[in-house]
Amino acid sequence: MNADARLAALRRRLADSEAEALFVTCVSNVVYLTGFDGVFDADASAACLVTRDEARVYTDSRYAEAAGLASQGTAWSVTVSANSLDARMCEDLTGAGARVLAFETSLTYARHRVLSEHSGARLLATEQWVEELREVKEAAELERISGAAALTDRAFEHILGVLALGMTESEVAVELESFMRRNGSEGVAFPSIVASGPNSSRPHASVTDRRIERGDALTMDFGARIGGYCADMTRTVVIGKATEEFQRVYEAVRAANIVGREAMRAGVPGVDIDRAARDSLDAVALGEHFGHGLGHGVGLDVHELPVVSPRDTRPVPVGAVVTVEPGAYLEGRFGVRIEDLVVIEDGGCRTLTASRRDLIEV
Ligand SMILES: [Mn+2]
Repeated sequence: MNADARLAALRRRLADSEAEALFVTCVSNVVYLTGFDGVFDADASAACLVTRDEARVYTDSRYAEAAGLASQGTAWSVTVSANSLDARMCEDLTGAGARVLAFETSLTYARHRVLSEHSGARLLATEQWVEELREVKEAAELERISGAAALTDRAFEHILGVLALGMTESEVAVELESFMRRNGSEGVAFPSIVASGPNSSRPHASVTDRRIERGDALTMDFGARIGGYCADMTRTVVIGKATEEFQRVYEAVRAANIVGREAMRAGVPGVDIDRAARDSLDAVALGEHFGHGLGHGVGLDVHELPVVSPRDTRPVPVGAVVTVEPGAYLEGRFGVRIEDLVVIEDGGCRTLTASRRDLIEV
């Protein structure tokens, strides 16, 4: 992880703006810029002030030792503050006499108010400066994501041998998650979705205590996390025998997954990639049952750039890691989603998810 190069890239962005400093408050962005391998919890546990010649991480005593150690020999330093990190940063900034301070638009209104009252600087909103750097993965990041994807594949293989009539959705989720954690996952990338029978028609169903019945569709959306990096995959299987209607919908979603991965090429706007998969579902009258976007970037966060949806016109770059997750959801009856993780390379994409995509009847 090359924190110096990341900070240098961010400073080029800064140099093109009117601002003299950027206050990075999104914790994943702080982790990225510093290459910090420990854990800063969400919310206001760490923030980073990046100026033209300095990068200073503000954190509290809970993270002081780990951050201090990680900063040795790097281009960033640690300032531990017992009080508000934002107020402490403002004191330093006032001392340095900076006139224009850039901030990230994800900053809360309450924290923005602290900056505007105490920084003495004019505040400049920035959109996704660090997020755009994070979009293109380095080799070391790809290695971690590939490792997380491989472990997620193993968890799917494992669950196929465990699934049984009468298990509850939450028992399936616990089994998936405990397998991943026992085998090297740091927690999980996100809370798993396990949706059985009619619950599977809700793309982001919450896990319930419903027991799996014969003939149910069962959608499992889950991911491991390794070295801070996420994986994300979904498979829908059938408990018992699939109906002809289910088979038809399943094959249509599987075809859309293939079309989507074939369309996933560098330089193509997200909307066009999304449309390719959507058209293939439209052709069999299932387009109206596919409400969400085709995919999203994955990295330190499970949802990051690029976004591949009907609204996103930015082209996807080489080195981005993206999901391809077409689905069809028949309200109150069943749903199907097949989600793979891919990395964009010259001339196309390489699929990181290795799990089978044919219809599995358990
Ligand atoms: Mn996803």
